[in-house]
Amino acid sequence: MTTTRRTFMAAGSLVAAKLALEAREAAAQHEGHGAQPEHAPAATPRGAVDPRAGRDYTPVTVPNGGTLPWKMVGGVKVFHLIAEPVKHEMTPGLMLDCWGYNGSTPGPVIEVVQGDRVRIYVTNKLPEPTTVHWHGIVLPNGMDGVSGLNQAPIGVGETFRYEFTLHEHGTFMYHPHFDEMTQMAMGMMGMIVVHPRQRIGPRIDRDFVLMLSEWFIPMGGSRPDPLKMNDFNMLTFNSKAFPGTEPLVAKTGDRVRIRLGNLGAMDHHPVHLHGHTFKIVATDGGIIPASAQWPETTVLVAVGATRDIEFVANAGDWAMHCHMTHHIMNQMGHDTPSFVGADTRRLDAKMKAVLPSYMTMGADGMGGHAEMGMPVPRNSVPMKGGAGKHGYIDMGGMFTVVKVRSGLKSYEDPGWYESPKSEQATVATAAELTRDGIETGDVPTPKAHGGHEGHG
Ligand SMILES: [Cu+2]
Repeated sequence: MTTTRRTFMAAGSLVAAKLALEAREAAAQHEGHGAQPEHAPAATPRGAVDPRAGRDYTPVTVPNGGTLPWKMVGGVKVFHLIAEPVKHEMTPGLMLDCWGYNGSTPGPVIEVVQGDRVRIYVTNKLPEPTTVHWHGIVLPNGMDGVSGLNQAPIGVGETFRYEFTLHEHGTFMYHPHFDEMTQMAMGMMGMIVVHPRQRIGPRIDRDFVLMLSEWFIPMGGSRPDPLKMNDFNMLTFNSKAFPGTEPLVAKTGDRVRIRLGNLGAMDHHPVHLHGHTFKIVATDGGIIPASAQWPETTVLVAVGATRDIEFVANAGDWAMHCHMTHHIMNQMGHDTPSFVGADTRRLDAKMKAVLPSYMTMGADGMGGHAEMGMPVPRNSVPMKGGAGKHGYIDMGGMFTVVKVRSGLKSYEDPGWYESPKSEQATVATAAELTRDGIETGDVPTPKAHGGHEGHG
C-alpha cells in the first residue's frame, strides 16, 4: 500500500482542506457532482480517507457518452444501473441491436471520488440473468459480482443492490460476470473513474474516457455475433467506429489525460497518438510514480486493463488510433486472395462478360475504395471512412481525432485545423526539385479508380 494510491489526511492538512472546501464548493458545482456527503461513512479497516475533505478534480469528458447520475441518500451516493437491450448507431449507416446499460453501450461512466460510499442498484431488463463485476476495485467479496462464486445471478426482472466504499482512486471498469462471452460481445461494459480525494500532480484540464471494444457484425446484419473468436470486423472507441467517433477537443497547452480501458474479447490494442509524446501515468492498479513513468507515443492496452496517459496539447488535428491496421477498417472482408500488384485485366474481361459491373478490388491498393460508394448490403459499412479537410480519410474503426486549438471559447468541435501555408505538405514544385537536385526518374501515371480520379 503506497501513499500515492491512498491519500491519508494528516490533521493539519484536514483543517486547510476544510477551509478550501467552502470556497471550492461554490465553484465546483458540476452537473451530478453538487453535494458532498454530509456524514462520514462508517469507518472501515482501510477507511483512512476523510470524505468531508475537499475535492479538486476536473470532471471527465466522455466522447459519444456521458456519466451516470446519482443522488445522495444519508451520505451514500446512490446509482441505478439498468441492464437492457439498446439500439445503437455504431457509425453512420450501421444501426445495431446491442445490449448495454441505461440506453447506451458502453454504459455511462460511473464517476466518483475516493472515499465515497456508493450504493448501486442493478435492474435486469435482459432476456437472461446477469451480474455486475466492478473490475479492478478492491471491495468486499460478496460485492464482486461473479455469478455463482460471489452471488446468485440477477434474474430477469430482478433488481440487486451493490454497496461498497471506494478506497482506491483510478480508472476501473464494470461488466457482467454471467454469460460474459455473450453479454460483453453484445456491448455490456462501462468505465469507472474514481478521482483522488486530494489532487495528485499537476491540474488536469481535459480528462477523457475511452473504452476499447471489438465486434463481429455480419454484413447487412444488426446483431453482434458473440461466437466469433477472431476476425472481428468492427473495432470501436466508446462503441463508435470512425467516422462516428466524436473528436477529443482541447486548448493549446492544456494538460490532457486520456483514460483507456479494454474489454474486447481477444485483442490488445496499441493506441497511437500523433504529434505528441505522452507519459503512461497510471494503470488500473494505481498511479505510476513519476520516476517510473516513461515517454511513449503508443500505449498497449491489454484486454481487461486500463491505462491513463497524460500530455500537454499541441495545436493541430492529430490522429489517435489503434495501430493494428486491420483495427482501423470497418467490416472488411478477410476471406479474399491478395491482388496487390496483380495484372487483373484478363480476369476482369472474363468477369465483365457475365457481370458487367465487375471490378477486381485491390490490385493497386485499396485506398479510395471506401469513398467510391460501391453497392453494399443495407445497414453495412464495408471499408467506410469519413470526410477530412484534405480529402477522404480512408479509415474506420478505432480512429478518432484529437483537435487542439488556441483561443477556444468552448470545447465544441472546432472544425478542421488550418495549417499555416509554410507548414503544409503539398506537391513539390519543379523549381524546388531542381533547387535541391531531386530526380524522380520514371514514375507511373496514376490509374483512375473506377472512374474516380485519384483521391486525397
Ligand atoms: Cu487494435
